[in-house]
Amino acid sequence: MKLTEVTLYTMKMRMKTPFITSFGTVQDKTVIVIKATDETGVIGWGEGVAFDAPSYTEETAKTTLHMLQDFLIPIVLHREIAHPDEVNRLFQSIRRNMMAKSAIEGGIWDIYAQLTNQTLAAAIGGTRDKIEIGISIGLQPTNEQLFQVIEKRLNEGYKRIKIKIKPGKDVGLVRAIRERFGNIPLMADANSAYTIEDLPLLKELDKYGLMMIEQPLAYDDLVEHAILQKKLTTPICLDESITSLADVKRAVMLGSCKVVNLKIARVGGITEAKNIHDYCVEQGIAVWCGGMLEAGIGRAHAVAISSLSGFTMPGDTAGSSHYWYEDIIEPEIIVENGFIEVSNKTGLGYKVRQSFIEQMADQKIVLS
Ligand code: OSB
Ligand code: MG
Repeated sequence: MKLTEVTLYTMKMRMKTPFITSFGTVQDKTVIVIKATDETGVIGWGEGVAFDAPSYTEETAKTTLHMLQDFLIPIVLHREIAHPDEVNRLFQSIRRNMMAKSAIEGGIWDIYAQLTNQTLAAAIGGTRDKIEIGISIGLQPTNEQLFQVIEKRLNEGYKRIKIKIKPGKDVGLVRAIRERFGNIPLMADANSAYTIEDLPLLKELDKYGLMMIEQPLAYDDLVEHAILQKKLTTPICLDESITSLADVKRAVMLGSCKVVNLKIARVGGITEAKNIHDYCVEQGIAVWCGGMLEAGIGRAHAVAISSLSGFTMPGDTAGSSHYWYEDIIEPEIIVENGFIEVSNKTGLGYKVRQSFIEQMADQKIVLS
């Protein structure tokens, strides 16, 4: 295939409820939509998922646009690409900027799936026809409000509850949830809010049978996560710390985690995500699919990758209506009894609402 034109759209999508974590609040999500067209007129879609501020990783929506426009798209435009796995290698001379790389790589995968007349899930190697879904609940002003949200999500059928924790809202909160809801499948995500000095406090959490604790320590600290994991019975799951297969290899070597939260965008695309999935299966590291509050295109990519056989724990890919009043794909993504059915339609598996995007866009950049 050969890309002849790439269009970048940016738009703001208002979330139904602000998403609050230890690193900040997201209310109006900047969504970057990538429309890639190949020489035969086939269109593939990708999504840039970075936030406006560099507080989760170093990328932002603006750095994504800059990297795409000035470096990444010029590398792939008008170049013969036999298979999307090549894109990862083509981008090797560009340091990091994983979410930017992933945004265009996703569109190329979508085109490849259509050209080979298969679903994106099948093109990636996925085998499941439905995937298991949990939900990530942001910090809430009061325990009572959090309980209400948990109750609602359990009733909706989500298969596990992930809560956010931060210093001052941790052990007491987990204890209160256990008292109220008993032995539900529960995990906690700290988004790097603690240091190794907090070991005694984090050790307290061992009492509450969490499925895992996600990213307790710094985003770049595999060594201290290894020290912590040796002292905890609760499995550590790494999120921010994993940006590549090489990072996972280092984490396994050091013993920094027992679980990996895999996000396509955080590791630079579908090819790298697949490789990490395969390596985790080989090494006996549990792996599941995380989320970036994606709109429909990113969400469809997450569903496709989650259909790989090694994703054995519920992912964070909640239904579109949990986040958005109106999604950019049709039909929107629906979670029923805690499952999403993997689409059997060619490519992405959903129709992208281009006219809605055109109408919502505050920027449109055409590169050809
Ligand atoms: O740490 O997994 C995270 C949302 C934004 C940034 C980071 C994270 C999250 C979530 C929610 O936990 C994932 C989602 O529902 O898309
Ligand atoms: Mg996380």
